[in-house]
Amino acid sequence: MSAIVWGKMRVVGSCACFALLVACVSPNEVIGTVEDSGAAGAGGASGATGMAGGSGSCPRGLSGPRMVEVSTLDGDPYCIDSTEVTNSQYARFLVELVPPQAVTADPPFCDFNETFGPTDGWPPAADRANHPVVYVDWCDAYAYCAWAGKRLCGRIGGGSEEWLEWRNPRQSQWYNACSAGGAKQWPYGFAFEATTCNGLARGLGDVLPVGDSAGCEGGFDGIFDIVGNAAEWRDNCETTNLGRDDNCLRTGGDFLTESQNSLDCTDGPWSFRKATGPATGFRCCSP
Ligand SMILES: [Ca+2]
Ligand SMILES: [Ca+2]
Repeated sequence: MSAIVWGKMRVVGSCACFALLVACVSPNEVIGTVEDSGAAGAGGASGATGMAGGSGSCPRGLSGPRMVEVSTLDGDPYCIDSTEVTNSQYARFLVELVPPQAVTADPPFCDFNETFGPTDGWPPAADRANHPVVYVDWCDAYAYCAWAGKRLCGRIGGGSEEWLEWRNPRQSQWYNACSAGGAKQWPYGFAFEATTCNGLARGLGDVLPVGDSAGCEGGFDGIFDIVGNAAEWRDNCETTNLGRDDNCLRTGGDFLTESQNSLDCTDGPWSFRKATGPATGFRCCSP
């Protein structure tokens, strides 16, 4: 079952209209394996962060990427997915929700969200099982993380980040993890490296399998592609009043990002909550 609708995809810095394919996925459309895994093959060592990494006491056995424990400046550690959520991991979510899709898992400001199916590129080719899932809107990401027993990365200690606090390491799970507690502008170090993570300078024009860029690790050891590859939705939206048209952060840059001040931890670009695109994915946090 599928339906064609028209919508807009907002690309940071410009706007363009796309035909959006809203697809419902049946179990026999699942591709690849549905085994959950961390960053396969991503064994590169990052520069010293000065802060502890590793899996620590993170929950095991949850769906989605392996989690990495990160410390905070003020108190208890939390956990973040080691990679962006992959196509195969997301496919499992869709299978377990249909039929019918449990859109009631979404909060009220996601009432517009008629399907969790990616709006394009779905089902993915078999050789893209380990690529980050893209063409998902904010509500899809939020629902996936809840289904996995995690949450879309938000405020340290619980809830959503405040809109203007996106680069506050004492508040933001995503920023704290990317920047090693605010110490680094780029997760791998203190100087920009144009091709270490999958940005425009890599010239690939596409996402790579998660963890494929072994040097793109940090701000804590074991976290991959938090900058570049697919940009990542965060639980940080300007309001909840507009629902589909709320502005929500999608940060870290993506394979189309070039600037050293955007392919980094500190920039705070946003898109509409409803927006999807070829370069926007997500990862989850816990608790
Ligand atoms: Ca959706
Ligand atoms: Ca990323």
